[in-house]
Amino acid sequence: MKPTSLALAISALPMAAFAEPTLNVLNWSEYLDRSILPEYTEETGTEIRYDVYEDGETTEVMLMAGSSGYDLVVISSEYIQRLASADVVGNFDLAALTGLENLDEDIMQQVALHDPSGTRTVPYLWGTTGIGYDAAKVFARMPDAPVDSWRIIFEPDLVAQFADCGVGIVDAPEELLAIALNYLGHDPNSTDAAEIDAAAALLRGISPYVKTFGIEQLEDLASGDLCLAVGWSGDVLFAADNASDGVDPRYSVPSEGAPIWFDLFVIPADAENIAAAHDFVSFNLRPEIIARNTNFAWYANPNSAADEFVDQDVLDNPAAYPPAEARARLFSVRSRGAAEKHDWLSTWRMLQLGL
Ligand code: N2P
Repeated sequence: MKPTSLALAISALPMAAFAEPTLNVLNWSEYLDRSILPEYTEETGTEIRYDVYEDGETTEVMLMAGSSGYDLVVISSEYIQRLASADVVGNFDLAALTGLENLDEDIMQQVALHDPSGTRTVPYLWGTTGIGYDAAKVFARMPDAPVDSWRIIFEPDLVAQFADCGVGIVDAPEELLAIALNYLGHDPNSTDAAEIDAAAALLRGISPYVKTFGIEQLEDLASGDLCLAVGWSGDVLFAADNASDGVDPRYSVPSEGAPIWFDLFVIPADAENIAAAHDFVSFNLRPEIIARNTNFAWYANPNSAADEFVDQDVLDNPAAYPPAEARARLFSVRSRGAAEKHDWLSTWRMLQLGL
């Protein structure tokens, strides 16, 4: 065949015969530097459909149903054990991944609490859940506001003083239960019915002063529509970085202790492009790539080799990379059993509706 007719023959074939299959990825919103996506495609030829979500509950329900349409999903540690028990997430072939040796041992030990198999998940980024506040408004109302204590959220007399400038609580039901239990002096993972009732009563007691048990806080803290929030570390820092004039969002890890969580890659049971899912995880295990995601999202990564690529203002920020003294106060929130989670979720939905 002459060269010209070969070229003709090739161009007559449908494109799909040459293109790699698409990789379908789902991640939390504002959680990845999107400029890495075209770089990945250029390097591998694999196109990525990249979707984001803002509500972990919906993602859990979708994964549980078993036909997600995704090859790779990032989900938080408190969901993992339920998903693994239901077998709706698969196992990674660890031998097919490169860069696992970069992962921090201490973080991996904590991840093992959620994924004892060590094969259902690969960690992506991590953070804490604490208090976000607009220093300008909060200290104007209360110069000695205890912004480093959960009292500012859970003591009705205190939180009431911020109701007019907007109090928001992140839509993270299992984390809020753990925070309330811990505040009451109980094990944050307690399954004792009376203790859980007391935690519900604590949240119900402050709900008249809470504008939202919702997910809009990232924008609302930045715009000044909220002045006090229970929120995720990086989201508050992201809000601080994008704040309107006169709005001064800050973050604290309360002295009574706070959740530490890990967001984890999982392969849904219905994944089709499993090879590319592994390959994209390896791409994100590269120190310079995961550092770009950290720099974008303001969340720490578990990759010890990445520190030299993380921006100094992120690495030195105690809200993103808490110092040892703050880390000692952090606790893990474990998955609750399906029935228990179901019960707590109905309490939570009532709170969200103001009932
Ligand atoms: C993304 C925040 C995700 C953190 N904006 C949930 N653990």
